[in-house]
Amino acid sequence: MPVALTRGVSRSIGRCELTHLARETIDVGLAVRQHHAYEACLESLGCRILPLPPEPDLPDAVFVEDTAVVLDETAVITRPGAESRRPETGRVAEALKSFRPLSFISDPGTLDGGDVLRIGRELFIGRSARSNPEGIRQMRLQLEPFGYSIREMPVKGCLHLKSAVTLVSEQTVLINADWLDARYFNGLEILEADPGEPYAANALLINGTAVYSQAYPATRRRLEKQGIPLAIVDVSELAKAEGAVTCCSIIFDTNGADP
Ligand code: CIR
Repeated sequence: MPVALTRGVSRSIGRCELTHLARETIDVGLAVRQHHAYEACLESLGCRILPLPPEPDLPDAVFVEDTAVVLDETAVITRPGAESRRPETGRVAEALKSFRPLSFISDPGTLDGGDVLRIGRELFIGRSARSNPEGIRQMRLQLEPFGYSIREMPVKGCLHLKSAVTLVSEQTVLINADWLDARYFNGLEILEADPGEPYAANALLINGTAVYSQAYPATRRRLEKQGIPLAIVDVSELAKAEGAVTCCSIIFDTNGADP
């Protein structure tokens, strides 16, 4: 059974890091309710939720995806590109060490999990404002021995690789081709987000269903036309913090371990 590691919304989320969006007031109560509904959605798709308590003084801690990349063989604890986010990794490492041997990205490397998209044994890693060439070099060193091939690509105009591309079925990627060259994904089916919805390329695929934000109706129609099963969630408050559906969980198989 897959586990979804999550962490509650911090009451200080209003002081989150922002790169591309102007700061707007976040309704923390609503953000908490939306986050609970997101967890319930993941549960309905077959995940067991492993919730970490909120970190009141770490505004972005709800976005656990950036703190670790969990593969069958190891969990890589990242070194987030934003300095304010580096203290987020400790509790996540603590939680993951019962499931996987840990590896670490170390100084001067930086890497955010939001920049890593796994498709089978291929890891597509975005070189972004958060993930630097040294961080990606360390990923290569640690993961190529397990048989992963690493494909590095520049990310422009958005925060993370997974703001620009995610998987919506085993063989289909949803992409904003203004932010990322679709040719990196030759060989897969490519579905473009509606040009009027630049943030619409983020979906979270679980057991054949894509968890998807209700904020992008035009792209949603494209997904439905392709016959992609969807589970729609409202993450409006988390989106004000530049968060999307992949960011709020780390999903992995327990491989039989059940601590
Ligand atoms: C940040 O700037 O780090 C947060 N406010 C948003 C992080 C979103 N994470 C993700 O897309 N993986």
